[in-house]
Amino acid sequence: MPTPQVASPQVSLILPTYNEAHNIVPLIQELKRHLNGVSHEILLMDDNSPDRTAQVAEAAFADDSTVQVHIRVRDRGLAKAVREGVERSRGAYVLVMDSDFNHDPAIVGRLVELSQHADMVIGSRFCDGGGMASRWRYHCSRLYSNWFVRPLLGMGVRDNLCGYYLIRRDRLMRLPYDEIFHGYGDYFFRLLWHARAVGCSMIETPVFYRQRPSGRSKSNLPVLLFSYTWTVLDLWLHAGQPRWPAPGSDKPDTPHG
Ligand SMILES: Nc1nc2c(ncn2[C@@H]2O[C@H](COP(=O)(O)OP(=O)(O)O)[C@@H](O)[C@H]2O)c(=O)[nH]1
Ligand SMILES: [Mg+2]
Repeated sequence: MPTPQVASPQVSLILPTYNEAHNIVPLIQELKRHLNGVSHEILLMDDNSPDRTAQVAEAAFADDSTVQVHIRVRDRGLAKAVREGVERSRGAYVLVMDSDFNHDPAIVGRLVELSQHADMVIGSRFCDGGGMASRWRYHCSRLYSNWFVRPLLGMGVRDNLCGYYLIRRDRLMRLPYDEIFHGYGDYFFRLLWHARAVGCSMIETPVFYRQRPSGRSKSNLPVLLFSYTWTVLDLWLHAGQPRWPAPGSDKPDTPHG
């Protein structure tokens, strides 16, 4: 029997995907186990993946109206996929995470519970109990987040690079989407910056990044380092009035065209 769609769910879970055909079905199944008792909708925002991620998910969850699959062919890219998910969502809380098991699905219940204590709950590798399977990436990210981003932007958040978070939708709706949602993971710096500017309270909770079981990362680390640094300097220089798009941001945001 089809799972009925609730009128207005408590949580809208947004999963951006690009070539995650082998991860997406087990991930959604695991998320549903951990969201047991929490009314939810899952919005899969796929940028027309050549490996047919969207079609695989559509077939697997055809009978479950809580899972929506959206195929995006225009204006592609990670941040813009998240934005479209936000705009389509109806839940009181929006939860965003990667779709490749890097972000541990086992903590979604904790993110929802902690929403009672802050407007935004951020999964953090750098709290006690957090971590990352890739040791070198853990140390590079930790240094970058805590010795560059955090002091320059005056952020209290320790994991500024995470992108695994829950936020109250009424707070999110007050933010300038056009300024925030472009580029790749650097959109998260802008989100934190603008969320703080409107007085959003934030807490971090530990998360351990697992290795992705299948597929490969789309991140080009030298390119990301450059564009992330540009974004941070731009925010710092213009005190919340970012004026210059990162070089290349007039092109499609996705690294895969
Ligand atoms: N919709 C969409 N999702 C993307 C795009 N690029 C990456 N993703 C998704 O964003 C998440 C993070 O990407 P990933 O390649 O794992 O980056 P990494 O975790 O930094 O290595 C994964 O769920 C990807 O499927 C994109 O261009 N469009
Ligand atoms: Mg990943």
